[in-house]
This record gives sequence, structure tokens and C-alpha cells, in this order.
Amino acid sequence: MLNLKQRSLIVRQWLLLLLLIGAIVGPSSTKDDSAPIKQLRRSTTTTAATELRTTPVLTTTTITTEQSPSSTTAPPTARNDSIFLARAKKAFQFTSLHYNASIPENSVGRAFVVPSEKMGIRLSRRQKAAFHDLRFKITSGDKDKFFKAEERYIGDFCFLVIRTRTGNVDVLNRERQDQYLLEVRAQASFQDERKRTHQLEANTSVFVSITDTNDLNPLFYPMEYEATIDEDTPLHKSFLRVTAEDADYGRNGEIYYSLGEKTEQFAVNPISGVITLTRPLR
Ligand SMILES: *[C@@H]1O[C@H](CO)[C@@H](O)[C@H](O)[C@H]1NC(C)=O
Ligand SMILES: *[C@@H]1O[C@H](CO)[C@@H](O)[C@H](O)[C@H]1NC(C)=O
Ligand SMILES: *[C@@H]1O[C@H](CO)[C@@H](O)[C@H](O)[C@H]1NC(C)=O
Ligand SMILES: [Ca+2]
Ligand SMILES: [Ca+2]
Repeated sequence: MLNLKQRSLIVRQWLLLLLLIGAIVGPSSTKDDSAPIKQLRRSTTTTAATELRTTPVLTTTTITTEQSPSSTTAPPTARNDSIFLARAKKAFQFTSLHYNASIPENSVGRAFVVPSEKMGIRLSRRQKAAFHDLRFKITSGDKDKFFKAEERYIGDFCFLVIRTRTGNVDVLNRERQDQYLLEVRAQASFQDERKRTHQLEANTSVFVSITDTNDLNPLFYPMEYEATIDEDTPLHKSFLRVTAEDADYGRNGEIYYSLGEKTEQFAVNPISGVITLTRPLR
């Protein structure tokens, strides 16, 4: 009786040792190597069943040996995570490193910058589900804090939306600054199986040109002119030229001159501002 017990203990220890070796070899080995482990496991259960009649204590060892192979399932998941993460980090990019966009000056409230192409980051369904707190942030180029970057999901695309901030005292003024080069950063976090947080980051720049509105009136400088002409000045002779300026852009800044008071005595060239005599003074 005692002899049998001792022998079974030795067998048990041997099997335990073999199983441990199997557990160590297991995770790094390929599918074909899994067959010997299965065989070993089957042999332990049989010995456990036969010895159960004599020594019930053995059941505890079978539990411990059964537990060790289950710990081998953790590494493949972590490996899966790290492959996913490496791919995701590489894929976490804006569709372009540079975008062009525009917005009219004097835009009030939430006005949106209009890009020439869609701006943002494409995400697979799995990436979209796995990434948390994807945020866009303007990191430089906007010291007056006119703009705000926001994220908008449509299908598999996370759009970068840039809008003006509400509650700003100042408005965009093309005559003061007609372009902004905004540096935008995207950040997201990813938590792996071991609850470790990984940060993902991508950068882009957005060139925002401020388009003009006709918000300025032409101004004469100087504001008053004085001219003395002879009473026998010939007709159509030019004797004065006035100039005004309009700081608006393009058509909004074009100037046409005309006389404020209707008169047949003088005429002003609408383009040049040259004033001529149209009726004899005498
Ligand atoms: C491994 O990744 C695939 C997708 O690439 C996923 O479907 C599968 O569930 C992952 N397996 C584990 C164990 O996480
Ligand atoms: C942005 O605009 C500039 C000048 O207007 C042009 O040279 C450049 O190619 C544009 N870039 C993109 C990405 O559209
Ligand atoms: C993004 O730009 C910042 C500087 O603003 C830099 O520190 C960071 O390394 C950049 N990130 C990537 C992914 O290029
Ligand atoms: Ca104007
Ligand atoms: Ca203007």
C-alpha cells in the first residue's frame, strides 16, 4: 500500500515536470507541437482517475496542472494587440500633411472654414471602436484664438472641422491678417489587454486664407482739395486730380469717382479722378 503510494507520487512528479516543460515550450511553439501536450494532459487525467480511489489528495494536483496550460493563452492576445497597435500607429495619419481652406472675414458666431478637400483621418471599424478620445487641437498659428478644431465622424472618416469660436470680441479682419497657418494635432488613446494606455498622435497644417467682404468705404486723402484756375482756362483742361483709397480686396476695393453735387461746369473722370472744365468760366 505504502509502496504504491510512493510510486504514484513519483509518477505524479514526473508528469508535473513534463507538463511544466510543455507549458514553457507551448506558447512559442506552432500548432503542430500542440499534439504532445494534449496527449500528456490525457495521461494525467487517467492517472488521476485511477489514483482517485486510493488517494483523494491527488485531485488538487490535477487542478494545478490543468491551470498551468491556461496561462499560455495570454501571450497570443498581447501579441495580437501589439500587431494591431503597431499597424494602428502607422495608419493614424491625416489624409494629407497640408490642407488649404478659406473663410470670409467678419464671420460671426460659429462659422466654418471651407477646405478645398476633405480634412481628417480615416479609421477602420476596429480602430474606431478601439481608440478613445480622438481629439483635434490647434497647437500653433492662432494666437488670437479665433479658431477651434472639432471632430465629426461620418462612417469610417473622422473629419477635422475648423470653425470660429463664439463669444469672441474680435472678428476675423482680412485687412489686418489675411492668412493663418494652423498647426493641428490629433491625439487618441488605446488601451491594450493589460490595461496599458498607448497614445497615438498625428500632425497636419491648415493654411486658412481669409476672403474679403466689402466692409470698408473709400476714403479721400487728403480730405479737402483747393485749386485756383484762370477764368480763360480752355475747355476740357484738367486742373486737379483727387485720389481715394479703399483697403478692400479686388472688386470690393475698386473706386469710381463722381461729383457729389450735380454741375455742368466740371467733370471728374470716374477712373482717374482727374477734374476738368466742361463749360467756359466767362
Ligand atoms: C486578434 O485580432 C483579430 C483581428 O485582427 C481579432 O478578430 C481577434 O479577435 C483577435 N484575437 C484575440 C485573441 O484578441
Ligand atoms: C494650397 O494652395 C497653394 C497656393 O494657392 C498651392 O500651391 C498648393 O498646392 C495648395 N495645396 C493643396 C494641398 O491644395
Ligand atoms: C507633432 O508635432 C509636435 C510639435 O508640435 C511634435 O512634438 C510631435 O513629435 C509631432 N508628432 C508627430 C507624430 O509627428
Ligand atoms: Ca470697399
Ligand atoms: Ca474687407
